[in-house]
Amino acid sequence: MRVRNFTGVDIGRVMQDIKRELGPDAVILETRYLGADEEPAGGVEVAAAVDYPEENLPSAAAVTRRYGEVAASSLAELVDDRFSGAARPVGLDGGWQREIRDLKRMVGRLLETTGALGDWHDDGVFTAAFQRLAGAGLDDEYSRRLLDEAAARLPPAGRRSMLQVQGFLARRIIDALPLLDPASLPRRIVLVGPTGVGKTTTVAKLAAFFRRRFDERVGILSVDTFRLGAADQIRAYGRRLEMPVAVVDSHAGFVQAAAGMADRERLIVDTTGRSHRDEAGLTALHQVLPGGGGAVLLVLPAAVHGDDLLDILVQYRRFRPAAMLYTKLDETTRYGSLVSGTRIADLPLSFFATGQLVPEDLEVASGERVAGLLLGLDGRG
Ligand SMILES: Nc1nc2c(ncn2[C@@H]2O[C@H](COP(=O)(O)OP(=O)(O)OP(=O)(O)O)[C@@H](O)[C@H]2O)c(=O)[nH]1
Ligand SMILES: [Mg+2]
Repeated sequence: MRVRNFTGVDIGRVMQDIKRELGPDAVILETRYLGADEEPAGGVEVAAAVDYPEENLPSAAAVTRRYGEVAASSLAELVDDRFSGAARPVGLDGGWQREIRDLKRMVGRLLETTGALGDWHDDGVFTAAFQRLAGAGLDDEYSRRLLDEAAARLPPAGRRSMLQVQGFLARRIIDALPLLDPASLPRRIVLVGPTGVGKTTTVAKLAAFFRRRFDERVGILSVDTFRLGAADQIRAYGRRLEMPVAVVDSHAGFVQAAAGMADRERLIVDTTGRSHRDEAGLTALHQVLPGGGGAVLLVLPAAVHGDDLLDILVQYRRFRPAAMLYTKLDETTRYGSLVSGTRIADLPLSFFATGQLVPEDLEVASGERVAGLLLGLDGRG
């Protein structure tokens, strides 16, 4: 929205000027007679505007960035100044109303954000750190708790230093994150999770990892006879890794195939991907898998958030996972679920898959890595 004032001796000529300068889409916002008592003798001043295309409006993110450090009270004043009382323009048309509505929505979101901050909401360093964590997808409540702790524990000079605040946050994130040591995993490791999250690819990566890291003889078992091409996919990985692969479709078949791999020091098990909303599919999978003795890793993509994350965790509890395994870290910049998933499920982190390359794109999960991703300290955020 671009607003300009036009003056002239009479309204007719001013309107011609407006049309010529701003084009046919110009909107009249306010008309003011310059003489006393609204007599036209002194001439007329008209405020007119043209709408910018939508894409030129400032984004909510840009406004948040610009006003992120302004306290909620002054934001409220800002809104009042702009949209109430004498400053309210007359003759509103659709475009102007739309802009007001969009701006109000932006400011509403902004107020929510500043409301989510702690007592330090007027502190630039803390607000920037909060926004960094929120931008990385960490939930507001946990971010605020971390920053409250930093505010309480850091000395005054430390509180003013972004480096020190970030260092404190990194330490707290690392300390609070439960991790699973791969060396503590039992012989049989089963990967479960929703469709297409990278289970089969990660089975192959893990098979290579255990052979390389622990010099183990590894066998691969798959219970995925559901998805077209699944058996071929896992067998192809087996050939490439020169490891035996067995594909089974029943519990009895599983027990038999596992017995046939008795010489293997490690068994990695691939399963059919099932949507968390596919109750029948989940039940069927649960029946094929053996009850105890192994460790189940719940495989989730790093980008899963919110209600979906919650629903998946609830539905997959039946498999009694021992740890979380996050994939596709390379496909997002919002890593909050790495922390919120482990917190909600009360499960440690095991591995991270960071790309499509087998076996390269696999890491043992570490708190340093998570802190680096959340705080943007590893050059990826
Ligand atoms: N970018 C990226 N892609 C990945 C990663 N892990 C797996 N993929 C890709 O995700 C796609 C699905 O991988 P699969 O291993 O077949 O997934 P799945 O969970 O076994 O799928 P279903 O068996 O159909 O449930 C493939 O294109 C993989 O290359 C990862 O960490 N990053
Ligand atoms: Mg698969």
